[in-house]
Formats: sequence, structure tokens, C-alpha cells
Amino acid sequence: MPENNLPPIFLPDKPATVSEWENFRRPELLGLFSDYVYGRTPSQLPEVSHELTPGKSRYPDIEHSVLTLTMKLGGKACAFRSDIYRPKPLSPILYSLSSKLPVIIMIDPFSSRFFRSRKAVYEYCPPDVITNAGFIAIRARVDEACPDKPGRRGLLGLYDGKSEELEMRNEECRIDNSRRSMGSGKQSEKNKSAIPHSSFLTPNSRWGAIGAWAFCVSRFIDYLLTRGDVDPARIAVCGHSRAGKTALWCGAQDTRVGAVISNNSGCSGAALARGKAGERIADITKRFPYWFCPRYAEFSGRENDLPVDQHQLLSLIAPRPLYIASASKDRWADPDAELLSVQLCGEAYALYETCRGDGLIDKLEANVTASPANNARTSTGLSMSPSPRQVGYHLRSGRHAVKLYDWERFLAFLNQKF
Ligand code: GTR
Repeated sequence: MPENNLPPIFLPDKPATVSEWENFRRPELLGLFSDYVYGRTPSQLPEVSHELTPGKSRYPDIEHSVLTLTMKLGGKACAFRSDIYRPKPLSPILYSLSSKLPVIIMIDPFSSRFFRSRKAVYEYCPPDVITNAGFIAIRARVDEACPDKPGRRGLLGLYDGKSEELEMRNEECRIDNSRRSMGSGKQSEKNKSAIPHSSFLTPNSRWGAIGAWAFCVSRFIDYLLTRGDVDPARIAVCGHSRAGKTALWCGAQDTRVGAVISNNSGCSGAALARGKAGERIADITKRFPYWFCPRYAEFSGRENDLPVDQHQLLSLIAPRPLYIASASKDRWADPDAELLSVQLCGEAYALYETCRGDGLIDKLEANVTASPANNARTSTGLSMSPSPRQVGYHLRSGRHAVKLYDWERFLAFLNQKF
């Protein structure tokens, strides 16, 4: 293990240009992840309204507010709240110098029962640590719009039974104009049709909770872009575990996401499915079938037949900064399988480096801390790029969680890349 039959990032050959990748193979992979794993994201946007109210932050140097974002469609509505922690300007002069701030959106789909202590709640999204590093910190409570439970309440219910469901397709199609970092500008009508949606318009590719949470984050980004104090080029999306999976899927679809951080995301997140130890597709779709599209469960025990694997999901984030973190005792997630994906996705990053030339790529090496165990496991038959410059990785000792150590590494990485 891992097997030699990992699906390749490039098919049939390495594209000759970035635009060939962006207009053909990249949308094809997005379509496959929609149809086989996370389900299709609806193309119709809901009617959205916002309400911003003052929060109750106990930090004197942080301005805390709460945004309630409400989505309405076909007479139904759902809403979620996000805490917004913004560093208070030291003085009006300093404020005007740095009025556009970078943002970290920490996706929080967890009910309060998930966190075992107040410390764990804090460490999941520590407002003081993040704002001290110069970022606006957001804790997006997306489970309020789409509860982490079986059943199609909230956002999923908004779209169920609507004719729009049959028109579902990736957000990629409609965000193509905002390809800030993708280089090639607009897609032509011809290239849009390269997305293989039409052959899979069945309930089997109906979206699940991960898709819905990612959609909530994109609606939150719509809001952020209306604010004068946010730098649109420096919006990072971050998440742990199920939210780490969501961060990757959100970043893959929505190219306005400027960087992705995925902590301990394991099965159906950063970890390769083929040959994975710990949790497998059968386990995750038995416990959490509603996170995915129904078709995904058909690959229980048949990982080798799945037309995609998770290194391809990471490749969809290229060339934007990507950080994956593992924990040594998180055997259920399988740190080795997470690292292997990181190494394999380098091929897509390398494409941007070779096609764009040195001028547009920063020279800093990635923080890849290879786990010794992994080195013996690299015969994948695919080409490896051990240190893609825009990709960082660390293996923390300890269990499945987000710790302050992880935040130190995330913030250092983002400060280097943004
Ligand atoms: C586990 C699940 C993992 C991970 C985790 C979490 O039980 O099987 O894939 O998502 O939950 O989100 O906490």
C-alpha cells in the first residue's frame, strides 16, 4: 500500500498550458467530485440578507460583532450566525494604512456538545491569537443553517424538490469571472460544456451536508466582499475534521478562497482513499451518509473503483496556498495517507510554476515535515513533488484536535504566503 492505481491528476498527459488545465481537466475533476463524493452544488443562489449586531467579546483589543446571514428560497428560509473578531485599529492613522485586512474563516459545524471543555472551544478558533497575527477571525456556525444530522432540514431542505436541483452544477461555473489567482480569465461557452454534468443528473448526486456547509462559507464570502475592511485577495478558509473536509471542498469550488487550511481531515478530506488505514468509505458513509451524495456509499469497500482520489481534490486548490495538518495519534484519519496526498498534489502546483515562470511564484520552500514512516510508502506510480512551494504540512504529536500549536503553524504559513 498505497496501490499503483491512483487516478492521475492530469489525463491523458500533462497539460501544455495552465488554461488547458483550468478549462478542461480541472472542471472535469470538479464534476467527478460533485457526482461521486460531495454532491452537486446548486447553481441558483438564494435570496440573502444580513444583520450585523455587536458581540460580547471579553478582549479589549478586539471588536466583536455577530453576523446573521439568512438565505431564502421558494418560501423557505434558514440562517446561520458568524462571530467576527476584528483587531481594533491602534490609531486612526495606522488604521488607514492597513484598512484592508486578511481574513480567516474557521468553519464550525460542531454543536457545543462536540467540544469537551471551554479550552477546546477556545482553541478551535482563538480570537486573540488570530487577530494578534493581523487577521480578522471568523467563526462561521454553519450547522445552524444545515444541522449536522440525518434528514434534509435547513439549507438542504431549501433546495430539495426544486427543479433547480436538476440544474445543479459547480460553483466553478459561475465564479469563473473572479479567477483572481487562476490566471487565465474567463471561460468560453465551449469550455463550460467540458464539465461532465449532463450524464449524471440523478438523485444519486444530490448534495449533502459538506456541500451545504461549503455553500454557506461561499455566501459568507459574498458578504465579506461587500466590506471595505477586507482584502479580497487574502481570504483563507480553515476547518478541522469534518470542517477540514468542508474547507477543501469549498476551496476547490470557490476560487475566491485565497488559501485553504485543513486540519486532521482524514477520510474524504486530505487522506487518500486507496489503501487508507483507519476510517474507510464504508465507515464514514455508514455513520454520516448525509455528509455526501448518495452515490459515494456505493464505493464502500471499493475504493479502487472510485473515479477520483483525494490528492486530486487538493490539486484543485492550486496555485493557491494550501496547508494540511495531521496528528500522530489520529490513526482513524491516517496521517501517512494525508501526507501522501500532499506530496502527490504537487504536480498541479508545479504546472503553475513551470507555466508562469519564476516571477509570479514566491521562492519560499514549503513546510513539509515528512513522517519517517511515509518515506517507505511512496511507490504510487504517480509523479511526486515533495515540496510544492505553496503547500505546507505538519505532523503534530498527539490526538485529533486543533491546538494552539496548530494555529501557530497556520498563521506563520499564511503570513508567509499572503
Ligand atoms: C469522525 C469522522 C471523521 C471526522 C470526525 C469529525 O467520527 O468519522 O471522518 O470527520 O468525526 O468531524 O470530528
